[in-house]
Parts: sequence; structure tokens; C-alpha cells
Amino acid sequence: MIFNRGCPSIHKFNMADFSQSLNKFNGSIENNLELLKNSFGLNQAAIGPLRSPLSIEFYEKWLVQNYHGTMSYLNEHLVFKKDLKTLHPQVTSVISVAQSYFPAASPAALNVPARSALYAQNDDYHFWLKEKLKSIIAELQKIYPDAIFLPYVDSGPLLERDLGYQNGLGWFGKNTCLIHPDHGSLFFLAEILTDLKADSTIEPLPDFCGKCTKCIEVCPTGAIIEPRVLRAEHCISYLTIESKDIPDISLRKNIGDWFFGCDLCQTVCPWNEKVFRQKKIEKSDLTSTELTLNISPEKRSDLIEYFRFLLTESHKKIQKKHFGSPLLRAGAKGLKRNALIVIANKNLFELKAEVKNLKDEALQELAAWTLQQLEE
Ligand code: B12
Ligand code: SF4
Ligand code: SF4
Repeated sequence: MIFNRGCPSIHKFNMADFSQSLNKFNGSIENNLELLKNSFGLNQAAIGPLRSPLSIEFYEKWLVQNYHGTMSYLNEHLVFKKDLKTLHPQVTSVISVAQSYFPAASPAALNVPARSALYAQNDDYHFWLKEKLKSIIAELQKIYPDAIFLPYVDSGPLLERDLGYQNGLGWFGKNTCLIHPDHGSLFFLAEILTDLKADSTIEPLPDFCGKCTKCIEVCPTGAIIEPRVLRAEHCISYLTIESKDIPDISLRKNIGDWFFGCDLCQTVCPWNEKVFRQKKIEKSDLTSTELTLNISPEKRSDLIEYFRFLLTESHKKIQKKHFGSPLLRAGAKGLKRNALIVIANKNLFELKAEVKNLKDEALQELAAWTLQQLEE
């Protein structure tokens, strides 16, 4: 079980603190949520009444334009996203939470030497964040024994950014991410649906993007086609994680050295700069759009060793090595595909023989392309 690994303090729930705090319990769900947020190391937690999504028409238009590529489940989710009551008629309120993932919010299952999105440098949040929600629910259930609480993290048919927006967790940035003035955007969203009544209604935050367009300019594949509209099928995150296909030849060079996901439209954002400064994090590496071809010999050999493993080992062994890591979402074939693109773009010619001998039928065209790019 990945949750039993040595957990940093952010994972540990301080029951003594919370029990003491409960003595101050004043009957308001908002007040109790504030106590739970602090005890569980969440960045934000808020409850609001379940209302119609404010951005559903943008979602519908986006689907009609086919920007979702092969993520057909997003079409199937529409009916529930429009009206969550069709799924859970008894739900009256939504508790939205934000959990920062940078610096790492959980121990990493695996550290890979290839450039990966910051969220992927943790254990897979679908498991540990869901467990955290369940522990929060166990505490809430003690205070409200008859209430219903349903946990959701990412994969359900919920328009999570919209729910977070309505509960004041952030505004929709031009990169489409939810951003908070104090917390930036490097956080996960999760929800607890409940039949409790929220005492107060929260005003959504205003848009603080102003005239800035940094995220749109930095995107290597031009995926942010206009403010708040992401052509997902061109986003590196989609191409290296969600898609099962081989990226079109016109996009391969633009993927650069990104092996799994991409963060550029967030790391250039001034609202995260503030967070980096507060946490004393040097951001230059995080925002680099350069292909660092002259990496140190040690880093180059680590990268080569990792990619050699991916290209030569069985799917079973690859899955075993990545157990508990979000990287597994791409599957063994997807990781091999991603390796081939980075090998080409970083000119890792030392792997020519492994690329040539690759057996996977579906990767043959890509492998041939990779070989063409390699120069000694
Ligand atoms: C599909 C999906 C993806 C797709 C598509 C992303 C996208 N932008 O749509 C891909 C694979 C590309 C992806 C990438 C990433 N994702 Co993702 N993804 C999802 C998922 C499952 C659904 C998102 C969705 O419905 N998209 C549909 C489109 C239409 O939504 P949208 O682009 O956000 O557009 C909205 C706004 O722009 C708004 N809007 C547009 N104009 C206007 C104008 C006004 C006035 C208003 C009010 C609103 C508005 O309306 C739209 C609908 O809500 C959610 C989880 C969930 N269940 O919600 C996670 C989620 C959005 N992803 C998340 C993360 C962390 C990522 C990555 C950072 C991972 C990475 N590093 O690689 C990147 C970020 C890329 C980016 N710039 O968005 C987090 C976002 C947290 C946050 N702070 O916003 C979520 C919420 C998962 C989670 N539980 O934490 N993701
Ligand atoms: S995650 Fe990367 S590829 Fe996707 S929109 Fe942001 S900058 Fe572009
Ligand atoms: S980079 Fe600028 S435009 Fe993009 S989300 Fe951040 S503040 Fe908004």
C-alpha cells in the first residue's frame, strides 16, 4: 500500500490538536472546516451551496470544437456536470479543497531523471488525497452523524475548477488553471459533496490576470489558443499522459524535453513567482524553455540509463518499477513513446541500438523518426 510509506508531516493528521479545537466547536460547518483544513495541511477549504456551473457554456462549446481529442469521457460527463443532482439528488452543498503539490505534498514513489510535471513528483494523488478526504469525512461524521459525505478527486464527472471558483478558491487564469492570489495555482482540487446546508454564500474571486499573457506566449505547442481556451489535444500534458496515440509529427519537436506532463504555463505565471519567492525556490530551472543539450555527463548518463530500461524491458517490469507513481497513467507503451520523443529532441544518440531494436509494433514509425533525428 503506497499510503503506508514514510509520510511527511503534511500527511499526518494531528488528532490531539483537532480534538482540542473541537472544544471550540461553535456549530458552524465553516468553522469546523477551517479547523480541519489546518489539521490536515490543506491550503484552502470552503463550503458553498450546490449551484449550476457558471462556466458550463464554455465547457459545451469546447466539446463541440473537439478540443478534448480522444478524452471521450468528457462528453459522457456533460449531463452530470450540468446538474450534479442527476447523480446525487440529495446533495445540497459542495466542500471544495485545495492541496498544494509543490514543494512535494507526498513522498515520491519514484524519482525519474526525465523532465516531468511537478505534480507527478509526488505519489499518485488519486489515492493519497482521496484517503485524506476519507479521514476528514470520518471527523465530520462524528460532528454530523446523519449527514451524507461523498469524496471526489479528479476522476469523477464534476467540473472541479468551476466548483472551486464558485467557492472562492481561485479565478480562471488565462492558462485555464484556477489561481489564488496567495496560493498560486500549483494545487490539486478535490471535493466532498454533502447534504449539509452551507450557512454562507461565497463570492467568486475577480480575475487578477490583467494584461499579462505570459502563459499564452510560453506554451511550446500553442495550445492556449485564446485566453481560457485550451486546445487539449495540443497540450503536452495530453500528448504525454492522456493520449494513447503517437503525437503528430508537427508536434514532436515542440514537446522538447518534456517526458511526462508540462508546467510551463504555470511556472511563468507571476502568481506562482510569489509562491516560489515565499518558499525560497529557485525558479529558473522550472521555467526553462531551452532544450538543455549540454547537460552534465552524470545527468546524461542517468537519463540514458532510465530510457534504456524503458526501451528494453517488458511492460510488466516497467509497470512494477512505476508502481504508486502518477507516471503509470501513461502506461508502459506511453512511457516508451515519450522516451522516444525526448531521445530524439535531446539527441541521445547513445541509445541508437535500443531504438533500432524496439519490438513494439505501434511504435515503429515513431522509432524510425527518432533514428532520423539522432546525430553523433
Ligand atoms: C481533462 C483534464 C485535463 C486535460 C485538459 C485541460 C483543460 N484545461 O481542460 C489535460 C490533459 C490537457 C490536462 C492538463 C493539466 N491538468 Co488537468 N484536468 C482535466 C480534468 C479531468 C477535466 C478538465 C475539464 O473539464 N476541462 C474542460 C475545459 C473546457 O475546461 P477548462 O479548459 O478548465 O476551461 C474552463 C475555464 O477556462 C472556463 N472559462 C472559460 N472562459 C471563461 C470566462 C469566464 C468569465 C468564466 C467564469 C469561466 C471561463 O470555462 C471552462 C469550463 O469550466 C480536471 C479534473 C476535473 N474533473 O475537473 C483536471 C484538472 C483541471 N487538471 C489539473 C491539473 C493539475 C493539470 C495539469 C497542471 C497537469 C500537468 N502539469 O501536466 C495540466 C494543466 C494544463 C492546463 N493549462 O490546463 C487540476 C487543476 C488544478 C488547478 N489549480 O486548476 C484538475 C482540477 C485536477 C485536480 N483534481 O486537481 N488536464
Ligand atoms: S501545460 Fe504546457 S503544453 Fe499544456 S498549455 Fe501549459 S504550457 Fe502549453
Ligand atoms: S501567466 Fe499571466 S495571463 Fe497567464 S494565468 Fe498567470 S497571470 Fe494570468
